Amino acid sequence: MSANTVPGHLSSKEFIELEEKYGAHNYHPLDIVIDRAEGCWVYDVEGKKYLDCLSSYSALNQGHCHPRILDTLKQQAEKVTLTSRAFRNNQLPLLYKKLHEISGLTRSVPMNSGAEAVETAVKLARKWGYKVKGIPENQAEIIVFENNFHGRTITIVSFSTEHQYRDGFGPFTAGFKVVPYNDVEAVKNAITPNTCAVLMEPIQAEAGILIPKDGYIKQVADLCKQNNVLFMADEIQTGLGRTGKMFAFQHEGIQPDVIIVGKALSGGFYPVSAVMANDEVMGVFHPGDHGSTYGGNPLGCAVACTALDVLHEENLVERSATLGKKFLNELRNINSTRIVEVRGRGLLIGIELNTKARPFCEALKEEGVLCKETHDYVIRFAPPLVISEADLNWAYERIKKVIESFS
Ligand code: IF1
Repeated sequence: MSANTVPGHLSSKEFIELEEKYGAHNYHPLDIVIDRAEGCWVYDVEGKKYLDCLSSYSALNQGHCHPRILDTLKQQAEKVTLTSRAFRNNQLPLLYKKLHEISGLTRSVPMNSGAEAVETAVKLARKWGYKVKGIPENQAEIIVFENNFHGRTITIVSFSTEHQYRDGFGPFTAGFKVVPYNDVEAVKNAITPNTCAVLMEPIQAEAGILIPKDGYIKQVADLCKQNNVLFMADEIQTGLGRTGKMFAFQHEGIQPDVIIVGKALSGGFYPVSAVMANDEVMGVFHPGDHGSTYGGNPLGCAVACTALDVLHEENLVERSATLGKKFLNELRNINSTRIVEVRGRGLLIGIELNTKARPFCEALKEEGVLCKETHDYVIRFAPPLVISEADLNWAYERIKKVIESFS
């Protein structure tokens, strides 16, 4: 036992050893063992403080352990947590209404993880394709994009273009056509009478915060409309204020046929995801077609309702836009031969380097700033949207120092 731990409590090193010994090695985390957190700050087992600039990949837009969401969680947990969908509960209808209000779409299906919600959207699009559009049985096609990230299930990795995400996991699900991102012609050429949907991330986050050129999303959405194809936006990471709008597609003023949300829908308390669509699409789901034991549970729904209230009441969407613009400009002023590009929208920001990003993330961790590399060469910054300007400056000073030290 190391000297700076309370007897009976394990040190970070000991927790890491336990994890490495008994856990599946499907992750390579930074070696910080988090014990508690509040707002933008997390504390490790030894009490060292770090500024969270990842927000659990945008699930913590409202900040860690938001007191109001915590209060809802506690209160609901004392009343009823799970009813299953065999019975109704008095929280799900309230979440349905809020999802309608933020999306303009009439109906939604509640699920738990993001991947489940994407699977739900895929099922919805196919069924709509057969029952409404009239695609011949088993012929439905969904257009997706190179370097997409939509989750880890067999069907979802079936259309991943990342070798590792598929390697060893076949046989795969058929019915997906992969086209290059940011290329309208490619989508146009891929559409056939059997195309039921286009599934897109409005910003490809995992791929390295790839922001498509202005007008691209609108053009793809228009193509979908002209060809009776559903436009489905995966807003699991970009939605709920992250990019400075409620949804990232709003930067292009479009209305998707299907919107998928997860992550920040519960402000980091509980896995809650949802798929939203209008009556014509959602109408293809009948009792027994789809479901989930925990999907729509009262605990998750109550938490999600308050998480959405917090977004509105604390003006987190506007904060993301304003602080993001400022932070992006500051980062662009860092002078380093290592930087290829600094890009972002709202508080979803990537610094692309001409060298591996991991050592920068390790060094930033030593300075007390938590962030994560994506696709080897990009450092991703996505702090909670509740971050103060002072804390953002604090992060900026350390980021500048670390990047300059590598130059
Ligand atoms: C991990 C990445 C981010 C997502 C979009 C669906 C999902 C995700 C656009 C699935 C999930 C997470 C998964 C998480 C890391 C993280 C991630 F690096 F893997 F790609 F954020 F960029 N659509 N993204 O970003 O949602 O089932 O996980 O709830 O460790 O795999 P989920």
